[in-house]
Amino acid sequence: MRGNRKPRVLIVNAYVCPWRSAAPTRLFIPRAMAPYYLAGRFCPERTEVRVHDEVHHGALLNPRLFDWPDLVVLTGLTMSFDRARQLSAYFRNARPDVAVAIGGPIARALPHLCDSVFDYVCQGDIEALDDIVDAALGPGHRADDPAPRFDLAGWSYGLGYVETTRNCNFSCAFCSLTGENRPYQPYSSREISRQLDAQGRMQMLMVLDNNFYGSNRSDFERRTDLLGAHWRRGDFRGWGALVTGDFFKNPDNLARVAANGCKALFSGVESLDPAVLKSFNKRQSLSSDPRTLARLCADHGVLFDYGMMLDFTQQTVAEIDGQIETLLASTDTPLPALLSLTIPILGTPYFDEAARAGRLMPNLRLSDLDGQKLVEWPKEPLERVVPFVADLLRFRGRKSALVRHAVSHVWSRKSSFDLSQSLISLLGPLIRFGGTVRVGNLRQIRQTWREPARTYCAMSDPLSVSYRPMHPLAEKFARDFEPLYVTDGDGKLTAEIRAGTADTGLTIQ
Ligand code: B12
Ligand code: SF4
Repeated sequence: MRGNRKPRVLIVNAYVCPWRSAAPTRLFIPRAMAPYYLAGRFCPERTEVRVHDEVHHGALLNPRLFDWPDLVVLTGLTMSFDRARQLSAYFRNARPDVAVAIGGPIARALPHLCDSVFDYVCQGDIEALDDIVDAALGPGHRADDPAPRFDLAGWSYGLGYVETTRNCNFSCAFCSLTGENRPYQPYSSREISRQLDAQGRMQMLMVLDNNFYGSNRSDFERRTDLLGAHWRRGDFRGWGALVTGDFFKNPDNLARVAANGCKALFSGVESLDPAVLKSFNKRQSLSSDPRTLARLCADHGVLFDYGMMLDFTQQTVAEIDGQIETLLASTDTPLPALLSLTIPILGTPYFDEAARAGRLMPNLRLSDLDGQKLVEWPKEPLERVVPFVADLLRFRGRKSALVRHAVSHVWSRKSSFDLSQSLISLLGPLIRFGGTVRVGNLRQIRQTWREPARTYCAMSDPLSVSYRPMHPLAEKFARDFEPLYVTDGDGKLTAEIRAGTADTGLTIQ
């Protein structure tokens, strides 16, 4: 089919939008960067590579793209398995000779199931793509000197991206990295500089690491000083990173990153309830009071951002409501960047425990595990919890308190922050919780309109319209549009999940 033309490669980040919108999500920071790192493994002269990120570009609904590639490389988060499978059906229906590869969290959580669906399944990091390039396209198509293809990412609000370490040195019970159990690995200074040199012009640099701090202080200092050297050279005006709670225990750490151009830090506070943190094996966050950390960071001119998880299996509505009200009443505490229900991510100790304790709801689908609906039996009756979740996740009834808080918080920090930090601090919570209008192309708008209303509870939430093929496909692809069920009607793990996850080193019963 190729003739003399260059092989065409399409890299797709499969995504299930928790808000049931097919339109692009352009305001999420950071962006998914794996597609651009993967693109860098192909020789730019001898292949034609395109990226479609379903988060940033919206749902892939353009039929003309389905018969374009010779090789499709899929990535995506664990809950996107169904979507990745649907996409593979569209590509194969359009071109029976296409090769479909998958890697990243889906392939690691469901290796056997992936083996039965995709042509190439890869559990390793981006380097592991090289063998697939050889196998699918033949020799001579790998990049000679691989570097991320940030040029394919387009304009991204002046943000650049870098990864200085992989994986994490902690083992929080709910985290997919704990399930994957791969070692924390720093990049060499040469590799980090290589990524930085591959960026176009940028204003701010976002460090993508799960934990920029890590387990080795001198290595943290090496990476901080390296970023500082690039910052002093004028490559960017500042940088931001994700750190764990232990970072803040040594005051020198904050002073060091600030002196080297750090302008924003994100830390997973996760819960204001110590008992919940202990149950998550998240002891490093026990002293992560967002108010204290925000003040500490502001003293160094650093913006503090954090994520919070709501766990209705351990907390009551009154407790969570009280915590949100306290945050809204406290001008000097920022609101969380992320408010999500605890997700029993496939392959984690938390998932295992939830399954064993019978907490998973019946007929649970993998795609339900999006953090924006109840998927575990709550401590209190559903009639009390579900309406509360529905209101809280949209800040219904709290919109004016939200605006008041955003404005007064920024005002209280005006002497610590520059204009861009103040704008991020002001707009961040309004966009996250106030709601935004997302505009896509006509197909995406139509698909969004056809989506049924969400119910915020897995037991009643209807299936997304993406499970109905958007155009007629050969009969053999019908199976690719069936949802993957995690539990059966009794709340027990399905045979498919038990078989699909076997030999991953996990302890699912
Ligand atoms: C950007 C980002 C997002 C973006 C985009 C997500 C996406 N991919 O679609 C947004 C903001 C939308 C997001 C949302 C969420 N995210 Co997020 N996110 C990230 C973040 C910060 C960076 C990802 C990234 O680009 N990394 C850099 C690239 C280069 O690395 P990578 O993606 O890890 O891929 C590496 C390997 O996996 C491998 N690889 C990946 N794909 C492939 C494919 C092939 C073929 C091969 C060979 C290799 C390969 O190569 C890469 C480099 O070695 C990571 C944390 C992190 N530091 O990685 C969390 C992370 C991916 N997110 C996570 C979570 C929990 C979530 C949320 C569930 C949070 C929530 N409670 O709401 C939601 C889920 C939303 C949804 N419906 O899917 C988890 C993983 C969850 C999972 N496995 O499903 C992570 C790891 C954070 C954490 N430590 O908990 N997230
Ligand atoms: S600290 Fe963050 S990245 Fe590390 S295991 Fe815990 S949740 Fe995952």
